[in-house]
Amino acid sequence: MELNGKTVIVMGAGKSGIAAAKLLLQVGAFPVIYDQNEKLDVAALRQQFTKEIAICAGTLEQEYEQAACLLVMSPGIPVDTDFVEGFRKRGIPVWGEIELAYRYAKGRLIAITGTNGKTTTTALTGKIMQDWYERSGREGKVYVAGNIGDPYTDIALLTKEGDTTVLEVSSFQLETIDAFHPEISAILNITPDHLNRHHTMENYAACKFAVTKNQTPEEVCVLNGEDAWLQGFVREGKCACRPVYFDSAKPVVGGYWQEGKEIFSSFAEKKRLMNIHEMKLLGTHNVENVMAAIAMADAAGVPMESILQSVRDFTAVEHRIEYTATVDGVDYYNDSKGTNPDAAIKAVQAMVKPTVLIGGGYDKQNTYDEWIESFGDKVRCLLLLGQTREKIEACAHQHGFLNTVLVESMEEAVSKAHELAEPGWAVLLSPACASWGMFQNYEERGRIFKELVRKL
Ligand code: UMA
Repeated sequence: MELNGKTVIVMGAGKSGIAAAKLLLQVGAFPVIYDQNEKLDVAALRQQFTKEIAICAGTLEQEYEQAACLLVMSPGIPVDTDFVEGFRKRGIPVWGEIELAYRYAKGRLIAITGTNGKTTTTALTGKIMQDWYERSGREGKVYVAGNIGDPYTDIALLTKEGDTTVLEVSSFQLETIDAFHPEISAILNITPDHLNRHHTMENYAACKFAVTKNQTPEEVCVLNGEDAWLQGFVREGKCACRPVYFDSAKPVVGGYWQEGKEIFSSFAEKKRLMNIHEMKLLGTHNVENVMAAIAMADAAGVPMESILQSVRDFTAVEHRIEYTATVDGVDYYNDSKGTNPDAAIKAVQAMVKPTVLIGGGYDKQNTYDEWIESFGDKVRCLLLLGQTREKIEACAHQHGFLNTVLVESMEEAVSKAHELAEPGWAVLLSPACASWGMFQNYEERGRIFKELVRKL
């Protein structure tokens, strides 16, 4: 679609909306930023732009709505609303911010989705690709963008033919794609999350599956062989491209798997790739992330020796079971990115010492039974904060876990954890909930936790 001279409504004035509006200005369109927050600091937003730009806070002016030829959505904004429906009824396309970026981006695209492990896998795949470009003297650049932090629209116009973009994509972003077409994709796993937005698991899974919707039969989608939703996706003939599996429990022909402490692949023949202790990441879920990254890089033509060298060098991403400090003989870990029960279970499983756990936050209407059941003898005390704290406490008590304490703030949580943890124990922030309501985002929550720990 030619956007030069056209009016485009950009919904949301967060990172995505700002980057989308900047791209639109560069291609000669007239973006109108519309944010539903009436208290939006319009003057501060205006300063982000070097050109004059229309901004509507609270309500969108009629004349802009009528003039629009495209609506670009930020990922955090629901699309099943009368406002968005109004555009669709008038035949005006509704694109997500990644769709807009895709239309202008060049080079190879690798897209990674899944409920958990996206960020680690995206960062690792990006590193493998970057290292390979450097080691082989390959011309071009590697970009890492998307849900991981920098919007795709931030870099789309910079990309050139020889470049590779490794993109983390969320279900929110995939809900509004159209032509978006990665050459290689991965769906790491599908477990309950964001059900307040997607309503059912079927809708949520369908958003994830959509990452492959424009891929051709020769192109690869890397899938988790242990995941029931993904098995169903292939079995029911919904995967139009070539599935390549990774599996942490059983051998796969034409894929990658873990057997004991080793990772193997099997294409023409069975090959031992590496011992899992050669990697610096903890936990089975990270072995899965590593296998997914190996599979994608292998499909992209990166030599296996180069891939494995990059895997050996890769260290954990911030806010993912990130070691913070040892205070009075207690190890503190920041897993602020544990924003749903499944991710939080993985963090509990990765702990090797008696643990004081800090959880709770924004209510995404998840259930917490499996998380509480995963505590075993390891979690000694659960400190709860945020909107979900009473709900989680009731669930814990139902499961016979009675050692819960309600706290008002992260400051109180860290100070209470310090008081309760004995030398040789661990303190883990892994909330099983989003941060919204108390913090801007999970990064801010993690940073505040780390600052408080360092002050102890
Ligand atoms: N807003 C409205 N109406 C609404 C909701 C929000 O107008 O109904 C406005 C807000 O007032 C605010 C703006 O929209 O000004 C925020 O937009 P946004 O929520 O889409 O946030 P961005 O800053 O654009 O960040 C988004 C992703 N956020 C979400 O999906 C919620 C970031 O993922 C992502 O890094 C960034 O784009 C760049 O691609 C964060 C996230 O929490 C990390 N993702 C979820 C997750 O990982 O679980 C999906």
